[in-house]
Formats: sequence, structure tokens, C-alpha cells
Amino acid sequence: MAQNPHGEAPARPFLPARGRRALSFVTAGVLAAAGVVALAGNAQAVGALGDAAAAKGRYFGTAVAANHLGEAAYASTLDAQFDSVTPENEMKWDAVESSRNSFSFSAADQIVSHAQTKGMKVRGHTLVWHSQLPGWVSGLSATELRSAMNNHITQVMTHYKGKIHSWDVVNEAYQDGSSGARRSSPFQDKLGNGFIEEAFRTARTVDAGAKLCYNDYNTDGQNAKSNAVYDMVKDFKQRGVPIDCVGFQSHFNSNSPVPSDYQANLQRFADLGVDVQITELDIEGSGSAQAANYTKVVNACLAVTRCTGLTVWGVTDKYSWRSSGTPLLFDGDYNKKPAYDAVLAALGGSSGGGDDGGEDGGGTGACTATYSQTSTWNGGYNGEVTVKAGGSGITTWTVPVTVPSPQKVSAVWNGTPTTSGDVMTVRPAWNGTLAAGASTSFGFTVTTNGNTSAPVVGACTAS
Ligand code: G2I
Repeated sequence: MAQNPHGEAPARPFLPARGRRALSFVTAGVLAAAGVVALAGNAQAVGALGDAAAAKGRYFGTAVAANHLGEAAYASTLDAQFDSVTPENEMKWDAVESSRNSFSFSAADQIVSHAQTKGMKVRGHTLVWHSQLPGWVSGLSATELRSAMNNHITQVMTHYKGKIHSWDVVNEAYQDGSSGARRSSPFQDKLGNGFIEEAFRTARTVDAGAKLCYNDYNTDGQNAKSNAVYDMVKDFKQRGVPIDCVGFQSHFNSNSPVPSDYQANLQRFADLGVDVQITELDIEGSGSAQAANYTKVVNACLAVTRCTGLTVWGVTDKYSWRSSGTPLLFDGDYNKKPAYDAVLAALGGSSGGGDDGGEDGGGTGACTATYSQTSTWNGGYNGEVTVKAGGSGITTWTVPVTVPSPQKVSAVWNGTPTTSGDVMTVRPAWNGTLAAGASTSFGFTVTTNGNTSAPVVGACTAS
């Protein structure tokens, strides 16, 4: 990579020939100012959780309730941050088939069409579950129940065929505690152990394009319950029963903390030849403790190649199923919490700043890095990263910038880069010392080589 040899405050960026021609009548100062204005509308997307996760080959989703989509702040937070949605209740049996063979998809359709309009993926939740099951199901004979279960799977999956990336085919079929036994349910009690296999086999015949998951809670570490699920998945893989993924709900609080072997547990399932997904993540708490727990979960997923994505169980604390525990990434006023910053940083993204209320967390609160593209031309662009000190003054800062292959950085100004692979780590040139709340910026020129994706600007660290 060519870099500006004059790290000492060049006033004007080096621009390659085409960029210089396109911008020859604009001074560097005007360029920077114009860039900020022109790109203000993009700033949110740059920092979004979904984008940061996508750069790591993962999705980052949330549970969504159809009845909140009309609330502007709810919808705008959803749209700006997430790239996958799970209907929180709208695809459950009682919602879609409250009377036998009479299906109503309107609330779930609302979520799916919102997601499609915004380019988000959809997780299907859930086909066979003992809870939120209408009374008529439990009254059926074994023969009728088998037929009703297969009909339910077939009708619901057919309705959404091609629109769902992963289905929770069976949910929560095992007991808590040390028995490793199946949970009592109409399906278990009348159809026996084979009901899970039957559900997966039916599901595969309906939508071969959807990943078929088994989903459960308290299976997040290695314990009797997760061992039982592990044995089932192993058996399914050995016998060719179609299962593609295991969902780890990951509902955590002080009684049920993030297990120390969380990553190892994900990995042992992945080693069976299935994807793993974090499906209903929420962690009660607040501040840096909550942020640190979220970091553990995201890092564990990133460390397991087959961990394909994470979903948090709601957009805002105020609509959480356990809102008093404030377990989510946005507070009741849609402010980003320290947990949000921690997740974004763990995903390698950078905080968009603005409404963090001085509550930066996750150990990266000393500075923030905000990216904007200041100019673009056929074959290249200039990027600018604004580094802002947090509540205390700093004397140096570090920001990782990853340009997607085969892009190449051809110049850097107002910063000193070192490069390893695609990651360029930028430290100050002359501009390391910043008073509390003060900012500086560095810039760089990129040759796109055909890939016009934005670079991923990681978390700012300072001392
Ligand atoms: O319980 C947390 C989750 C555990 N894993 C499976 C998930 O599907 C489950 O989600 C929760 C929803 O977040 C709640 O919103 O499932 C609950 C039902 O088991 C949902 O609660 C229900 C209420 O119990 C109902 O009274 C209410 O009508 O939500 C319904 C719709 O708002």
C-alpha cells in the first residue's frame, strides 16, 4: 500500500489522477465539509448492527411485533440497525391456526412484507411447540394429532416458502434440570420421541430452501439438557434426518449468566455438521456489566465459523417480554445503551455517535470513530474517519479500517497506517492529543478494483 510519507499534517489529501480531476476545483477544506453534509443520510447505515455483522459473514436480527411497526421510532430503529427479523409471536400456532385448518397469516405477513421491503431476512418461529398451542390441538387423538402437526407445518411453510432463511421447526422439546428427558407435551405424550424427526422430515419436503433448526433455552452451556439435544442432533445427522441448525435462545440474567463454556458448547454442536444461531438473545442488567456480557456472546459467535447469526429478542426494553430487566440494546426511548456500543464494537463496527448520552461502554468508551465517504469517482473513493474523544482527554488513538477485497488503499493522510492483510490500523500522525469531547479526522483514498462496498471501520481505542 502506498501511504503518505508525510505523516506531519498534510493540509491536502493526495488524490489519484481521476479523483483529482473530478475534484480539482474543490479545496480540501470544502471537500471535507461538503462530504459531511452530503453523507449525513448514510451515517446511520454505516454504524448499523446488520452491516457490521454482514462484514463478518453473519446476520444480526431482532424479534419484531407487528403491532409496533406503526410506531415511527420503533420502525426507524429496526430499519436502521437490523438485517433479519423474527416474528415474536405472529407465526406461532395459536396466531396462525387458532381453529383447525383455518389459517390466518395477516399479522405475520405484515412483518414479512416489512422485512422484504427493507431487504431484511426472516427467521420463522416456530412450527411445533408445546406453548401458545390452541386448545383444539391437545384434544386430538394420536392419529389426528399427527395429521394436524404435519398439516400445520405444510400450510405455514408453504405460505412462506422462499421467504424464510431458517425455521425453528421444533421449539423447547426438552425438560430443564438434570434428567435430559423430553418435556411433556401433546406431541411428546401422544406421538412419542419420533415426533421431532417426523416434523423435520415433513418440513424438508415443504421448503427445501429453508434451514431447519431445533431451538431451545438453557442449552447455552454444556449441561444435561444440552447434552440431550446434542445426542439427538448427532443421531439425526448419523441417520440422515434433515436438520441444518440449532438455535440457542440465550436468555440470560444473574440466575442464568452467560456460561463460561458458551463458545465451546456452540462449537461442539457446529462440529456435528450443523449451523448454530443465537436466536433470542437478551441479557438482563445495565451499563458496562450488561455490555460485557453482550460482548462475550458476540465474540463467541464470531469465533465459531458455523455460527451464522444472532437475533436479539426485541428492539427496545420497553416492549421486552421481561422489560423490567432492561435486557436489550435500546432503552425505552430508543437510545443506544452501552450494550449496543459493545455489540457494535465486537462486530468490528464503529459507533455512529450522536445519542449515546455519554454512556459508552464495553471498554471502548474513550473515543469513537465515525466513517463517511467524502467523495467517489469511477474506480475509487475517499473516506474520512472522525475520531472523537469521550468524557476524558486522550493522548493517542487507534482505529482499524478493513477495506473489502480486492479494494486497495492508495493514500492516507492525517493518520499513520500499518497494514496486515485487509486490515489497516490507523494511529495518529500529529493529531493524537484530544481534549474531552474534541475530535480530529484522518482520510484515505481507496481504489475499488470493481468492489464499491464501504470499508468497515472498527472501534476506536484510546489512551
Ligand atoms: O418467553 C420468551 C421466549 C422463549 N422462547 C420462545 C419464544 O417464543 C418466547 O417468546 C415469548 C414472547 O416474547 C412473549 O411475547 O413468548 C411468550 C409466550 O410464551 C410471549 O408472551 C405472550 C403473552 O404470554 C401473551 O399473553 C400475549 O398475548 O405474548 C402474547 C402476545 O403479546
